[in-house]
Amino acid sequence: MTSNFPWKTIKEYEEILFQQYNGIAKISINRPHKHNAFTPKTVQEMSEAMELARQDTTLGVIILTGEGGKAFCSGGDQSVRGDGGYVGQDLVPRLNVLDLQRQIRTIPKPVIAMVAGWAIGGGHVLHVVCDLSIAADNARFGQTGPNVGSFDGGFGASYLARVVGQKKAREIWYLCDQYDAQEALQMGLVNKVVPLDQLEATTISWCERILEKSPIALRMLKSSFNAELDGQAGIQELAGNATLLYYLSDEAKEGKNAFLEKRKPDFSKFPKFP
Ligand code: S0N
Repeated sequence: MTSNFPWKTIKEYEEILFQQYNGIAKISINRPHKHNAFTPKTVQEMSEAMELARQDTTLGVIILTGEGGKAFCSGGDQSVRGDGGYVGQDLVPRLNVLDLQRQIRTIPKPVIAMVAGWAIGGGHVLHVVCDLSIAADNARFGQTGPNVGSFDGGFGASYLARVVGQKKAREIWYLCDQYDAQEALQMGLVNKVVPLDQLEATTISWCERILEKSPIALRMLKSSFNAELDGQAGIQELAGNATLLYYLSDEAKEGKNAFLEKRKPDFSKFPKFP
C-alpha cells in the first residue's frame, strides 16, 4: 500500500517506521514478511516512538498501523517465543507488549488504529486498546491464543468485553474465529470501514478533524473514558489533568507566587463556586 501523503521520518528504526505529517504521527510495524508480527525489539521501538510522539507538542494524534496492506499486526512473533515470553537479542524473555498497551491507553492524545488485512492475536489487542479503529474492507480480526497456547487476560479480555460485550468477547476467545470488516463494524469493534485504497485518506481526514478540536478537551475526555475502567490508575490520570488545569488558573498561580515572594497568599478574591 503506497502512501499519497508526504510523510517525513521522525526517527529511523529497524522494525518500525516513525513518521509525521501535519501534526499527525504515524507508527507503522515494518515486518510485512511476517504479517507484521512483533518481536521484543519491534515493541521497544514502538514504545520509544510513542513516548517521542507524546513529548512532541506539535503532534496531536497518533496513527498505529502496519506496512504492506496485508496485515495490521499478527501478534507476537512465534519464532522468537521462548519459555516465559518473547526472546530478544539479549536472550531475555519479555511480554513488553503489555507495557505498550498501557502506553496507548494513557498517552493524552488520541491513537487511531489504521487496519488493513490481519489484526490477529496480540495484534488484535493492539487495535482494541486504540481510541478509534478504521478498517479497510480487507481487514480480518480475531484472537488465536487458545489455538497457539497463549491468552491475554488483561485488556485483551476485559477491555474487549467492554467494547463488544461479554458474550461476543467470550465467543471471540473461545472459538478463535476470524471476523471480516463488516462483522467487526456490526459488533462495534471498529468505527468505520472503507475500501483499502481510501484507508489512509480517510484516517488522515479523521485525524485532521480531531486536530481542529480543543487539545485539553480531548485530553480530559480520554482520561475520563479511562477513569471509569482503570481504577486508581485511571483516577490518577484524570486527576493529573485536573492539576494541569488548576496550574493554569490565577488561583493556583497566587499560591506559587506567594511562596516565591515569601508572603501570605491572598486567596480572598477567588470565588467559592456553588
Ligand atoms: C494471520 C494468519 C491467519 C494469516 O494467514 P495466511 O494469510 O495464510 O499467512 P501465513 O502464510 O500464515 O503468514 C505469512 C508469513 O507470516 C508468518 N507469520 C504470520 N504470523 C506470524 C506470527 N505471529 N509469528 C511469526 N510468523 C508469523 C508466517 O509464518 C508466514 O511466513 P512463512 O511464509 O515464512 O512461513 C496466520 O499467519 C496466523 O494465524 N498467524 C499466527 C497468529 C498468531 O497466532 N499470533 C500470535 C498470538 N499470540 C500473541 O500475539 C501473543 C500476544 C502476547 O504477546 C501476549 C500478551 C499478553 C499475555 C499473553 C501473551 C502471550 O504471549 O500469549
